[in-house]
Amino acid sequence: MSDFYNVHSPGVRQTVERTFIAIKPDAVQRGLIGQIIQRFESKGFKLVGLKLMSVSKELAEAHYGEHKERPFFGGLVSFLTSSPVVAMVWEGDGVVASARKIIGATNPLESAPGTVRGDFGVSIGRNLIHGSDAVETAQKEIALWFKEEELSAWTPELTGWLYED
Ligand code: DAT
Ligand code: MG
Repeated sequence: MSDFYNVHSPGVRQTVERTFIAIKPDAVQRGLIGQIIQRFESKGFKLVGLKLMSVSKELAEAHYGEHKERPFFGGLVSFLTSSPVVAMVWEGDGVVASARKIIGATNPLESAPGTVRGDFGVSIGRNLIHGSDAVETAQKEIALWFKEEELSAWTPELTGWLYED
């Protein structure tokens, strides 16, 4: 039983590991929203938050705050604010690390085929998608991008076909 399996009612599975995923402006402009969402959905993760939004400079700078001293920071912020993004929260056991595998390495030229970046990208500055890098980062990013009331706790009917208990 994982640390994230927290039973409040017998027989009701309540996983609480969540990650923040953003489909970046390049992927939205290239018409890849559906294909990207499908990868998380068919894997078996649960969508609990979803919105198409324009990103303010303040939000982009806060989101990428860890990179503010890097030479590419200005370009990264302009890119993220250049056109709408799809912000999402996905939930499931191990979703943070698994989503990073679905996404692939930061540089699409080094991402494995079968990953989002490996299949659709050629440039590190246009790498299509963001995913939180750790559970703690995910919690901070979810709080930065979403209000609590924008997230839906729900139990898919097929949960018993995805998890053993
Ligand atoms: P990741 O998005 O895989 O978590 P990261 O956190 O190291 O990667 O960097 C955030 C984003 O910044 C990344 O998705 C693309 C951009 N970036 C990273 N390194 C870069 C570089 N050397 N040149 C240009 N952009 C870069
Ligand atoms: Mg990162």
